[in-house]
Amino acid sequence: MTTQTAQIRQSHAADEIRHDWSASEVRALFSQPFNDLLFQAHSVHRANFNPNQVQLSTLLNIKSGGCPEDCAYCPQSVRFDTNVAADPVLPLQQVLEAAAKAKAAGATRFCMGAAWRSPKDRDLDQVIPLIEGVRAQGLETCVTLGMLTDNQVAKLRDAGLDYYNHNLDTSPEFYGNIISTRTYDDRLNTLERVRDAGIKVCCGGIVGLGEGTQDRGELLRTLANLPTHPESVPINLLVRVEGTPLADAAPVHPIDFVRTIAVARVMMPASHVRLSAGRTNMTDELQALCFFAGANSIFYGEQLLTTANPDVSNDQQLFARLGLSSDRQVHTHA
Ligand code: SAM
Ligand code: DTB
Ligand code: SF4
Repeated sequence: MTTQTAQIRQSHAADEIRHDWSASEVRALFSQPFNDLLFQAHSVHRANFNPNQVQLSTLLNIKSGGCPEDCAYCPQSVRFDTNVAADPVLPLQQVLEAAAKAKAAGATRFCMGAAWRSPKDRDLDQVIPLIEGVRAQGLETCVTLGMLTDNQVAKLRDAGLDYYNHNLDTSPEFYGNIISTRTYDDRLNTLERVRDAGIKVCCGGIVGLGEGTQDRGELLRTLANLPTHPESVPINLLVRVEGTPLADAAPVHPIDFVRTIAVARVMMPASHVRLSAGRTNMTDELQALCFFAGANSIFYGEQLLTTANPDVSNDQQLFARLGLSSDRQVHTHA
């Protein structure tokens, strides 16, 4: 054990929830020897969760394409030539069928995404019956619709929405390199509204935008220093989509990706850390390291929003190989 690691470990118990992380503490977490970081992250993970259990969320793009925002990673921005058509909101029946299929395959949460900057009130009125219908099937519900007003947040809460996804994506310092059509504070304001309304928060980011380790640390520090940690923290590996400005972004070294998962686990001990977009480009071994480092949720099902996700049968084989079970399965591995 290095002296630095000993200091980090002595400074707080494995289940202590902190909101006062300093930039230098986060830098120290990232710069530890890999084995020290993984040992620390896995210890925190075990102190807070069953380490062999993974939560399964299935995504559905309920309103694809045509988004006015300029997020440099996103195939759904109207500004980039990506072969994603701008479609209206999906009909209720189609959404309910997709939710039933997700539930039958073992998902516990159904996440519906819409390519909006911020929904109009009439847009939201189309989404409410989808939330109510999915909820009636016995699934947790999550939606991601862009920026919201107080009134809209109240409507979602009254519909029984469980989670709202709204990512910060990267550090406050790097944000302007990726998005110019809204500010970091816009994002934080919506997150605060959602939290204050009593809806659970799903908020994370993307690794691979060209950011440095410092930016990954500052994203995680922003999340962990929120008044309440997000219950769900999706860590996406950039899916490089042809036609977007980040189509040729430099690939992330897999070890650096695992470090990000591990630091997220240490800083937000009781949150679900989700291994999110980008799994089709990950080996089984990399995913196994991520689960060891504290990831305990995935997107499950063949499709993310506009891009592919691993086949359900592949994920089931991987889970069997690793002795992992989902929240819904009876747990058989100690
Ligand atoms: N328009 C809403 C918004 O931006 O909040 C909801 C949908 S948006 C597609 C949801 C999230 O997907 C983004 O915040 C981003 O983190 C993630 N995302 C989008 N494109 C991605 C990509 N190519 N690779 C990885 N993550 C991506
Ligand atoms: C999140 O953090 N990742 C999901 C979900 N929340 C909405 C979206 C990933 C999108 C990947 C690119 C695509 O399929 O369009
Ligand atoms: Fe629009 Fe969301 Fe894509 Fe940004 S990430 S372009 S807001 S759909």
